[in-house]
Amino acid sequence: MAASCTTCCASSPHNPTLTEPCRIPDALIDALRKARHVCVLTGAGISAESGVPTFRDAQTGLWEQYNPQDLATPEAFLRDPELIWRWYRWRRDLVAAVEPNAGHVALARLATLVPRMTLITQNVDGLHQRAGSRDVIEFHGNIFTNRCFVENCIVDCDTSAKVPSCPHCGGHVRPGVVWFGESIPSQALNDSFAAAADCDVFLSIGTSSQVFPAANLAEIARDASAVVVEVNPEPTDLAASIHFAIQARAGAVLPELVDSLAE
Ligand code: BV8
Repeated sequence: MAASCTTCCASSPHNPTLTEPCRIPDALIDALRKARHVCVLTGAGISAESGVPTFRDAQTGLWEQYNPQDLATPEAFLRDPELIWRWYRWRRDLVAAVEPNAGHVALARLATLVPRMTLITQNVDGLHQRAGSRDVIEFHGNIFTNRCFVENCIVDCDTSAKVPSCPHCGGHVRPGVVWFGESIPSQALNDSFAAAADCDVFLSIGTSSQVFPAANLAEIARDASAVVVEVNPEPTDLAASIHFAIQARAGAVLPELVDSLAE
């Protein structure tokens, strides 16, 4: 969707907030062309256009009465493992039925156009991998893996029971995601912080930047003098302190950005 760009903050050239429809600023394309290392962080917003509800969206049906942040905790699982498994099965079925969108595909292509790209996702849906991205850092795990709640190891098990059991110890099995109050896997944490501190351009895409420590990554990049870009129809608190806040959908902006870079 080629169109002229509406710069809402012409008076503050250091932070041109751009709204959809939007042509990518030449300065941003120039920074990407010169970048040795591009780091990308995605959140639920990049999967929204595939039909996966974000954590901010009201959930549908049975789940409307619940706040995801109350369900995605070890306490909730210990309190009612059957309920938590019903929630995750509902989400697994929903994700399995959708496809990656143009935003996911554009990021897979971006990796072929720059010398080095680190893709970090907060999402657990695996859509980046299905779009062709490789070496994705799954900061919060993957909804399709299963982990023993007792031994804390990934298990291959029969998940037909209401609450699956670990084939080794018989304990409860849980989805292999990182819940609120749980630590990020150390490899994912270390690799992500290192990439944010090393990159020349940091793209924050489809995240409310409200969940930590993922939300620290853009600030680390900014403080390490990277060019920081946010793509989100709703500017976040980060928007005021970065180089480009593009107020638009990932599925509209990212193909435009990659096409401009490839020209
Ligand atoms: C940790 C997996 C150390 C599960 C997720 C008290 C006790 C313990 C910890 C804390 C505490 N207080 C604060 C914390 C830290 C806590 C935290 O950050 N809480 C928040 C609520 C303040 N973090 C943690 O607990 C983390 N661990 O800190 O470990 C520790 C350990 C023990 C004790 C203390 C500290 C672990 C957090 C991981 C939680 N797990 N997911 C599952 O999915 O079931 S997080 C989950 O929510 C998602 O993965 C995602 O990361 C997050 C939601 O964030 P977003 O992705 O940004 O999505 P959101 O819906 O918020 O926003 C979407 C955005 O997209 C919007 O801005 C929207 O405008 C935009 N958008 C919409 N459409 C589009 C779009 N953008 C572009 N294009 C579009 N088309």
